[in-house]
Amino acid sequence: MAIERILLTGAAGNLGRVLRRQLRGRFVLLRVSDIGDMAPAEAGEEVVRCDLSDAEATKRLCAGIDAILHFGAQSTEAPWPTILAANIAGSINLWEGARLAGVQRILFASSNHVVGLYRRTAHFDHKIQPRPDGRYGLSKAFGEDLASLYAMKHGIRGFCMRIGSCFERPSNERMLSTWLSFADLDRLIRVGLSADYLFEIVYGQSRNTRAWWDNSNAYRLGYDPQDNAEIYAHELEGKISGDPLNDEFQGGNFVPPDFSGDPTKL
Ligand code: NAI
Ligand code: 15L
Repeated sequence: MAIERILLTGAAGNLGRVLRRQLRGRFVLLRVSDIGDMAPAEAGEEVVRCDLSDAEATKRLCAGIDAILHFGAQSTEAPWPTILAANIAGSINLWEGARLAGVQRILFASSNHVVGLYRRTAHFDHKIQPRPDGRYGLSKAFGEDLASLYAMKHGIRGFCMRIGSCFERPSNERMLSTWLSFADLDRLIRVGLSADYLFEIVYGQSRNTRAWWDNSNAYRLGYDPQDNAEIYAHELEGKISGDPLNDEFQGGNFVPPDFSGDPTKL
C-alpha cells in the first residue's frame, strides 16, 4: 500500500528539524508534532502540538496516517518519572494509537545506548543481547520490544534504528565509530519507508571505518551509507574524556553516572 501520509514526532528537536526539511514535499501529508514549539506549517504540512504521554491526544494524532517516524522522546539520561512519561508511556500511546488508526509502519529512533554497556573492543550485530547503560537506554530497549509486539501481533511493520551519534559532524574520538551523517539518516529513513519487512533492528551509523556494529542487516534491506567519519580523524584522534568508564564502554558519557557495578565483570 502506498505511503502518502506521514507523522513525524519530535519535530521540534535537533533531528526532527532536519527530518522535516528532508521529508517536506515528498508526501501528500506531513504531520509534524512535538510537545514544544514548532515552526508554522508549510504547504502539505500539519503542525500538531501533542504530549505523547497523553493517550487520548496521541490517539487523535495518529488518525489517518500511513507511516510514523517516531523521534519524540527524552533524548538523554533523566530521572525515572521523566523517562517513564515521555519514552515508556509515550511509546505505548503511540503504538496503540497507530494500531487503532491502521498505521502500516513505524520507524523508531532507538539508540546505541541499548547496548552501551558493551566494551568498545566488542564488535557485534543487531542480534546481540541488549545491555542498556541507563534508564534512557532501557526505555529504547523497551521501545524495540514494543515495536516487535505490535509487528508480530498486529502487523504494524517496525523498523528500529539504533542511532549512534547523529550530528552535523562528529566531535570526539568515540564518534569516529558512532557517527551518522544527516544525509545517511535520510538514506536509512528511505529504506525504512520502502523496504519489505515485518520487524527489524538496524544500526543508524554511516559507513565508518572504525564502526563497532556490523550493519549487514541494514545493508541487506538496501541501506547504502555514503559518509565516513574517518575524514575527521586527524582532528578527533585523542579527543577522549579521560574517564575510564566513559572511554572503555560504547555508551560513552552515559555510562559513568550512578555506576556502582564491577566493570571487570562486563
Ligand atoms: P531532541 O531532544 O533534540 O528532540 C526530541 C524531541 O522530542 C524534542 O523536541 C522534545 O520536545 C520532544 N519530546 C520530548 N518529550 C516529549 C513528549 N512527552 N511528547 C512529545 N514530544 C516530546 O533529540 P534529537 O537529538 O533530535 O533525537 C531525536 C530522537 O532520536 C530521540 O528519540 C532520541 O532518543 C533519538 N536518538 C538521537 C540520537 C542523536 O545522535 N541525535 C542518537 C540516538 C537516538
Ligand atoms: C543518544 O541516544 C542521544 O540522544 C544523543 O544525544 C547522543 O548522546 C547519542 O546518543 C550518542 O550516543 O552520541
